Amino acid sequence: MTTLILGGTTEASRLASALAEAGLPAVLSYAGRTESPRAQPVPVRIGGFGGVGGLAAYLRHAGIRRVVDATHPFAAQISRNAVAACALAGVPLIALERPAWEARAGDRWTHVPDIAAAVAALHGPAETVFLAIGRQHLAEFAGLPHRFLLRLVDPPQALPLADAVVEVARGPFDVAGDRALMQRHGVGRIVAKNAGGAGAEAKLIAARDLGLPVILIDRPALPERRVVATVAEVMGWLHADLGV
Ligand code: 3Y8
Ligand code: NAP
Repeated sequence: MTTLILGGTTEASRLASALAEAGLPAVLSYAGRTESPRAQPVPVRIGGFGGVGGLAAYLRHAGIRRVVDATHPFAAQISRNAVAACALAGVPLIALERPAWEARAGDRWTHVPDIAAAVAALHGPAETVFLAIGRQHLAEFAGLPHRFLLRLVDPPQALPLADAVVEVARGPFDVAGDRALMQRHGVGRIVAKNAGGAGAEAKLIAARDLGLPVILIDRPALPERRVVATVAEVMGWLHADLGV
């Protein structure tokens, strides 16, 4: 009867709480990207599964009856693996995915398809850029003349950028805090992933308030699967499927 939640997002944490409150057995899985991931009200496992085969074997050995992919929209590899592994193991899968952010009046957004296009969009006179994309893709920005404000979950060892200042914070973030952060550092432009959800939207609202341009990176394409946008819809699916 156990549900596996592929986690690492605000929504995954909310789903874990809902399952704990409903008394439905669940395990939440982290990749192990951060030093001390948020504690959860359900058992947690940390680390990769070992590709599609490793995940399919885990589903069988751990007696997983349902999988909810509640990972971040940019965590494309685990989402692809989940579709393949659930098909192999015959375990139903649903994705909990927050809708992409959409521009409103006052937003100065430029949409780009990927990280490389975001780098290309930054060519121009040196300025302070809030590079709010985390740690994994920083090297691609190394050739640019800008001063980068970085927000990372854990203190970095070494950074591939010549002129960078680091803000260590895990989020979720708030508008007043993000507005003050960007004003303190004289930010001229923001680079962000179209993560959706409430946990990181604050910087976009602060950018709108400050009239700052944003380079917004589109989500990677993901394979066909059943997708819902709320915890309530996942709970409805689980209750219907588990006959509880
Ligand atoms: C390890 C789990 C919660 C979840 C918090 C959400 C909100 C903050 C938006 C900015 C953007 C960024 C980054 C971000 C967001 C929430 C949510 C979300 C963006 C944690 C977490 C893990 C990770 C991994 C980490 C990545 C990095 C990305 C920072 C926990 C806090 C920039 C993505 O150092 C590293 O290697 C960090 C790697 C993947 C992207 C990157 O490429 O560097 N998230 N983030 C998960 C695991 O091990 O499985 O530590 O508790 C989860 C959250 N990240 O419980 O409140 O969207 O739900 N995380 C992006 O969207 O651009 C921050 O600063 O404004
Ligand atoms: P990814 O590129 O899609 O996955 C790379 C590999 O990491 C996967 O093949 C898998 O290894 C392992 N993995 C990823 N998520 C996992 C999970 N929840 N549980 C167990 N193993 C996992 O993933 P990513 O973009 O590095 O993201 C890693 C984690 O950070 C995810 O939990 C995601 O939700 C969270 N996160 C990511 C972002 C982002 O911007 N990418 C933002 C916020 C949170 P194996 O092949 O060995 O199984």
